[in-house]
Amino acid sequence: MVTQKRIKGNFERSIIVGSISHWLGKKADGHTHTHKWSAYIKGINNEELPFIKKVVFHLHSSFKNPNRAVEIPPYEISETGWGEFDLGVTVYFVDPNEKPLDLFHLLRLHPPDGVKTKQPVVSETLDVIIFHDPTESFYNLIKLPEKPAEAAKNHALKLAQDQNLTLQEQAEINKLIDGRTKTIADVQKYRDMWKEKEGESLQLYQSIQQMEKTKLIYQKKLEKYNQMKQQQQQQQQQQQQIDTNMTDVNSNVINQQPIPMDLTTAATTTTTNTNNTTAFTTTTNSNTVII
Ligand code: SLL
Repeated sequence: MVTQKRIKGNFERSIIVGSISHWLGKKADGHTHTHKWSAYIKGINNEELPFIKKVVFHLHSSFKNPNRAVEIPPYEISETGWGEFDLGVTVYFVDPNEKPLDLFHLLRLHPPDGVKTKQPVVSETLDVIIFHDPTESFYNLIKLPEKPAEAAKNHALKLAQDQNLTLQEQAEINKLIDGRTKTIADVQKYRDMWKEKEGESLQLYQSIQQMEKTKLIYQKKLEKYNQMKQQQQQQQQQQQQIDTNMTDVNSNVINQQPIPMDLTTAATTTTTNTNNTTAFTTTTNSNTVII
């Protein structure tokens, strides 16, 4: 089996899952077809999505053939109905190794305030798909620049035409979709900015950690230096102690010498001079003088 080369890393592509619905009013066919709606998957900037193989829309079970597969873009379906429901959407990727993605989208027919309106109701959500270590050929499909495709640009207009809307209604829909898409694009922009800042703070955190490590090393070095200094001081003290003892021994030696009774004053002077070894010589000299 030939294993394809994989590109290491996580790669993101954003898609929009959305729906647009229009109240049919007098044009309604009974009570079960009060609204005409379309549901779709599209690129964030209306760009093509070459990494998608097919999209299956899972409608409410009250619809005939509720599972609708769309294999050619634009990935959309249009229907008429009477109620809102959670639309399931499964996105299949060109690379069969990539697990199909299951999404849910609330198919809105009414505006959030519930008031009946002739205005189309648009509902869109952004989904960020993360591909982990994709194969090289699949990576080539997901890395494509997200540039708007002319055909997809007119998507909204096409949807509106399909629904037999007036020019004014079509313009209204375009305005709505444009606004919606712009908001979603903004969300994406802020997400990217946030990610960038997150990267910066990670770098900062890492350099702080590095600095902490260096600080620890210096602290240890300082501790070692202080220990050595202390040892040196102790050695010096010990040496001084030895020297003092030596001097004491020397002066004792001197003091043990027989001192003539009449020269006691001279002997006292001698003892005062015996501070170190050099003084010892002096002492000897003094002794000589004494003797
Ligand atoms: C519920 N939210 O949970 C509703 C379900 C189903 C809407 C809404 C069928 C149209 C047709 C249709 O619009 N179903 O019969 O073709 O009860």
